[in-house]
Amino acid sequence: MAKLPLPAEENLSPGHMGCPGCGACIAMRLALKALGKRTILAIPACCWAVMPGVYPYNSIDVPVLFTAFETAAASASGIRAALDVRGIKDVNVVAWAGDGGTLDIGIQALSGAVERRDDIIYVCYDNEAYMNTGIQRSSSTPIGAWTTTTPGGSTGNWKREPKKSGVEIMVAHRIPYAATACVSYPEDFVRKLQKAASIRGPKYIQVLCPCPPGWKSDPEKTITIGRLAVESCMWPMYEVENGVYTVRKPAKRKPVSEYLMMQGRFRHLKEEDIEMIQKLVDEEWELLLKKEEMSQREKPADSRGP
Ligand SMILES: Cc1ncc(C[n+]2csc(CCOP(=O)(O)OP(=O)(O)O)c2C)c(N)n1
Ligand code: SF4
Repeated sequence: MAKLPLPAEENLSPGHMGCPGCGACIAMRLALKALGKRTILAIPACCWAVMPGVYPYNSIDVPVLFTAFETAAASASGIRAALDVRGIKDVNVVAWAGDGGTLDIGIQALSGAVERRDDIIYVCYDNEAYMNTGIQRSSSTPIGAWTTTTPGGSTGNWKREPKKSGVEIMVAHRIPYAATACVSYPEDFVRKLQKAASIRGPKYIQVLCPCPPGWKSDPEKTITIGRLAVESCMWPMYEVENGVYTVRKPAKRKPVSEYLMMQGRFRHLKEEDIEMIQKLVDEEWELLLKKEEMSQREKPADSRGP
């Protein structure tokens, strides 16, 4: 089998506490390959606060500041400021948080750090719910999903609201670099992280991480499900550099039903519900392509301002 052209360096040891098939574990392994040892992580309350293990048996081989739920970005800003005072420039400062800690409870700190142009990389590993506390809905949970707070079933009480878009919120902040990624595309994720590390100022990457217990999916199918998310455009893969969009187009688009039906969290959906989700995904996809076309046409020299 051909080897992937990925950095050989490993900074995540075996023996972490993640579930079998955890997409968030793959994301961390790839991120630490991409960014290397000169990296400091700020991790708030989330699955990744538990996964490294109990001191002194830590599976992450770079310094980590474990911090309060709402403060990942503010903590990363503080680390960057401390490094600046000491004249240390060659360290990647990374806030690493779940979707709940990013798009709900941590969004104020994130917005502040980006508005201040702090030189940090913010990675939201998106497993689409509050998994660590037992699968509660977040604003990043997709429409149609079962969670313990959107229990669905015969009441039809599944998540009714569409997923909040972290990247679009960051683009509205005129961030120099924002992107989506997915653990099923490791080279793409590594490339985006390395690009983020080469840019000064705030950078935001939201990486889709299938979660077998939360998605009620087969741990062996984590990579397949991630691929289907991208191929069905449920999870569009794109990057935005100084306001200019670049979208990865699937060679052949798959219907969202293929993606949805591989996961127990969507199994209650009726045909008309799936049709509604397909329509929504189609509309969002068209809008994204329009944004790409318009931004490529206009290409501002530098939208970051003075
Ligand atoms: C202020 C505050 N509220 C609630 C909690 C409890 N809590 C710890 S982890 C967590 C869920 C985190 O969800 P997410 O950020 O999506 O990460 P995941 O667990 O999915 O990895 C919650 C609610 C907390 N630690 N602090
Ligand atoms: S609950 Fe989900 S995100 Fe958390 S460790 Fe398990 S698989 Fe990973």
